[in-house]
Amino acid sequence: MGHQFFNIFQRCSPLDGVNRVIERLTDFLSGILSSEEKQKEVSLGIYGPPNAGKSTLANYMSRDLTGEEMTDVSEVPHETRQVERKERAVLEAEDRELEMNLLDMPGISTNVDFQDFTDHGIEEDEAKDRAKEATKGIVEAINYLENVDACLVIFDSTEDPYTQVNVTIVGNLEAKDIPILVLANKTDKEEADPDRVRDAFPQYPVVEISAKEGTNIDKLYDEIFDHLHD
Ligand SMILES: Nc1nc2c(ncn2[C@@H]2O[C@H](COP(=O)(O)OP(=O)(O)OP(=O)(O)O)[C@@H](O)[C@H]2O)c(=O)[nH]1
Ligand SMILES: [Mg+2]
Repeated sequence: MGHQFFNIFQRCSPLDGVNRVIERLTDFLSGILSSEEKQKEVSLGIYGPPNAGKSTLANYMSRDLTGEEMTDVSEVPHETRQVERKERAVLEAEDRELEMNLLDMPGISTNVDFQDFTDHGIEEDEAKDRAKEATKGIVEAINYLENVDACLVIFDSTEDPYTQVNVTIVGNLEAKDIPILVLANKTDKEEADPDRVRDAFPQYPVVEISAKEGTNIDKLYDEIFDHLHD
């Protein structure tokens, strides 16, 4: 033992030893930091009014990034009545990587009427249950604002974007300092007018997409890197 000690000291000065310890410590700490960085997940909430295409987009991104769908899509409003999540959706670019936790939210509306469902041929009892669930879902979506790091706010660009609900959604996110990207969806439809969405929310980057056809989703990924992540 004493002999080994002696040999080490023979080869290096005491200062070398200290330097080596510092080097190892630095390696160790940067290892921890980079593994933390790798593990850092961004919880990305997909918000918007009912039927805007949130679940269609969530499925497209989830399929693209994880190989699996994550939620149900329907022309009946309030199809999503509780938060649906898909973890570890990893966005990769040449020199960047972003691990996301995708959160498909129930559509936000000021009121839920059971006739929203009976109009689509759903029996009255079932319609009343759905209306209750949808109301709970809206509350859950709003409470979830405490847990999201960034949001996509998606609008149907065939519809008027200046609604009380839309302005309230964006206003709430703004008040909470949550970074957002606005999406003008359904651009595949002839009557789509994404410029109305741009005019309604000029303070935000707007990406025109068709979640159904996957148009401009690469652009959306770039914008997520640029605006929702540093
Ligand atoms: N043409 C077209 N239809 C779309 C697009 N995105 C969604 N849709 C349709 O719009 C309807 C509603 O889509 P969802 O994805 O369920 O909408 P949502 O925002 O999740 O709706 P809720 O969960 O009810 O709030 C469905 O019939 C979709 O097929 C799109 O880009 N183009
Ligand atoms: Mg949905």
